[in-house]
Amino acid sequence: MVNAYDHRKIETYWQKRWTEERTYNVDIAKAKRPFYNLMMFPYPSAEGLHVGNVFAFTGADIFGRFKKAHGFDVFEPIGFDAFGIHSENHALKVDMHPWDLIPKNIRNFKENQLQRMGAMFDWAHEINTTDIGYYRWTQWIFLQLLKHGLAYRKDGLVNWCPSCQTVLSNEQVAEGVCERCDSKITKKKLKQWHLRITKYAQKLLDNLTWIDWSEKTKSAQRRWIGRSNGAEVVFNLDACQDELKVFTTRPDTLFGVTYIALAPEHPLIEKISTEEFRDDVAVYVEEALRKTAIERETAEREKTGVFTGCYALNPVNQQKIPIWVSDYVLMGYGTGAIMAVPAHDTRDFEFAKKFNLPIVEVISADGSLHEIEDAYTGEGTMVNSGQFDGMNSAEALLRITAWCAEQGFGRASVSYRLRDWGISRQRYWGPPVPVIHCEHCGIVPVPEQDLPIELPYVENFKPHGTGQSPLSMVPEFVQVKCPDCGANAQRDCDVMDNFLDSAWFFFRYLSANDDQQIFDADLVKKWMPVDMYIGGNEHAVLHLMYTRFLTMAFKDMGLIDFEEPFKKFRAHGLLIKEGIKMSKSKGNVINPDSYIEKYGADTLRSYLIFLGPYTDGGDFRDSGIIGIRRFLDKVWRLCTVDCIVDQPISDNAELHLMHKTIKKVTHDIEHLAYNTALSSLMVYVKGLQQWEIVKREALEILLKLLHPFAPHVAHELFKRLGNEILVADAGWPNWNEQYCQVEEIEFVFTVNGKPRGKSRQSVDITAEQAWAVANEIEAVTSFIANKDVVNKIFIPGKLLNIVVK
Ligand code: ANZ
Ligand code: ZN
Repeated sequence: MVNAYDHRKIETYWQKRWTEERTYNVDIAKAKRPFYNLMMFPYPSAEGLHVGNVFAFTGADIFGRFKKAHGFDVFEPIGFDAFGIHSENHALKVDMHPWDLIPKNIRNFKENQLQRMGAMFDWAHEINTTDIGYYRWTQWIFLQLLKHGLAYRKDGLVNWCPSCQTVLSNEQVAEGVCERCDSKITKKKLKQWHLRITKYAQKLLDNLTWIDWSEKTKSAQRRWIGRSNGAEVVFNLDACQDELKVFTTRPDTLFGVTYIALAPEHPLIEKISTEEFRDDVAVYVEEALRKTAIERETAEREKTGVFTGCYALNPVNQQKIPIWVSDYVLMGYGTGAIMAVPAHDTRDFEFAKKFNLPIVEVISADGSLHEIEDAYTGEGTMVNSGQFDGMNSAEALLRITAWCAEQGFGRASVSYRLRDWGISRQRYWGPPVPVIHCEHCGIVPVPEQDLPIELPYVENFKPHGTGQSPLSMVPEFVQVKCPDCGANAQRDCDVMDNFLDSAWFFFRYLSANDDQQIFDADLVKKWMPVDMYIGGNEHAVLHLMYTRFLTMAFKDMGLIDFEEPFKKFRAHGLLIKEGIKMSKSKGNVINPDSYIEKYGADTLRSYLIFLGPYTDGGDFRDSGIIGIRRFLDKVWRLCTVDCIVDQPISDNAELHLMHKTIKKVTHDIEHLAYNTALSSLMVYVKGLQQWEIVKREALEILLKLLHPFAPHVAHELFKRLGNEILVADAGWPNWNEQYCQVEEIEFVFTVNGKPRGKSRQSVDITAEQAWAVANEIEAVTSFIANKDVVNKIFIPGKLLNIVVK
């Protein structure tokens, strides 16, 4: 058949033509109506693009095409997030060098996959985080952060993956195991570079009130920042001069403190432990430090601890209270020390029971005193609390905080769960940290004009198990002259966390080929903040938090004049495969290539976004894709018949269908409800098939509305209808509200085939609605009362026949 829908031919033709005509390349300097349409850039794995990526990118691309049709100059760049442990581990596994493997993967991604999916990618702005022209600016950013006091080096206990032989950030540890390889995490003491994200904790939290982001992403960020209001209270030590600060969210319970507990890492432990208890304490601390954070934070775990022999004085009543060490207290939160109130805190209650410590009730639900059988954590009336007795506890909380401050032993205080971002990685595949360690001058930043510090080709890039980066084994890399004093010095041998590469990529797209500066300030002013960013919610607290932090830091450095990178962020859902999450370990990851080959990219795109609401995701089943292909076949036949006429559309039903469809598709795409937009297009096509004559106007509207989903076939058919202009450039149709009104008809009710009543109803009335209406019409109900309704026959838009016995 001459006329067949040959997706291979059409898709190849249009991809070539778009490239030649630069259809989707924007002149970003001259553009009049900029719209920056961003998506999360892929990590170029060896397996190639996953249908989950195609789903994500297609959803973003539909939005971009929609905006372009509305007259915006849409900038839709793409690139590769190619550094990092993930790539490196893969290279190790397949026994290839990352410098050979990664470029190969990128070529496959680009030529065999991304360029075939029909997206409006502007390849002129492609970036790759492993290009020296990119990572020199990652290093430059580090130097700026250092200069502005936002990068610092500190010794600390870090999460250590014994198998990857590297430090992981808290975000990279899930349930006590390495996110990459599932090995159990241990702790290690290492000197690490940290970025001071905590400086922005409050701003990161505050801005969540006004940025237009998916609610689930914002709430994940809120939890991660974890702000708690409370007080810091100072306890003097009984036997020595030292004092101890605790953080509490419950200053109202201060009179009920019966012991203090310190985190095993607390710096005062050694000093305050008495002779008698010192050895026990040391043993306990050593054991505790071997546990993972997750083990320690599990609430159900049996409480453990050890007494230090030392006492503190409760500042409110000078009572002597014992100081214990327990691993349920974490060093990284508050002050690493707690005032324990067994009567009102569950963990403290368990601990007190186990170690026979006193339990003093200070808040009573009913105002009277009780034998405490379980921690009471609610509000109530103050008891056993001196001058505060009888007061409501919520008020006492404020009063006691104020009183502590007056008396000089406390103050209101806020704690955040957010930690500074550790970025040193003892690995190979990343940008080297641009600093030099000099015996005389200490830490010396690499002078900016000496950037980039190139990542050398190291044959044996495997971790050496020493806790040091493989770069430390390369003397030519390590040995340098100190830029300050000229003495022999050493380079920092760690590389930077992959999340730093991806925390600023959207700035670089604008100046992808600029080797003079990180970005062009005028272009940034014109195009940013990004108008729409679409990506996975699994990045809610890692990547998305870091991008916000860096943007805030850039603003404070005077590089830009805004503090939030994305005007709008929407999280797409996840694709699953027959009910199970797609993942490499389950071996159920679907590669898009064979589907593109067999059915075409247009079918795959449409199918993926038809699986469910874009923001929820969907279940990939092979069987469904054929249905979508048949729909596109139908569109093809409709638009390629010989008898298409130019006659205007004047029939009311036709106008109604057309305008209603335009309105619905427009509204749905705006809200990323792509699946329902596509189903209204299916209804529209079904309607068009029933028209007596095929009218050009109705078809052109179909193609304009369909083009974001199935760009190749829409372009081809639009051209075949005789248009010079591309459908991508043909604009978006408008609807006339007047034709969208729902049409009313005379709906008929029959009982056993005999007409019994009528009612004016919308043409769209459903069977359920009709049955409900029938029950309101006396002329109908009188014939069905006291009878068994055995059947209901519904004819849409016409009648409901009720069969009774
Ligand atoms: C006394 C108290 C009495 C507390 C009471 C609670 C209930 P959030 O809400 O998560 O901020 N805490 C403080 N620092 C800690 C640390 N480093 N490790 C473990 N626990 C710590 O929790 C704050 C509460 O958790 C604080 O308030 C403190 O216990 C404990 F009836 O102080 B509270
Ligand atoms: Zn020096």
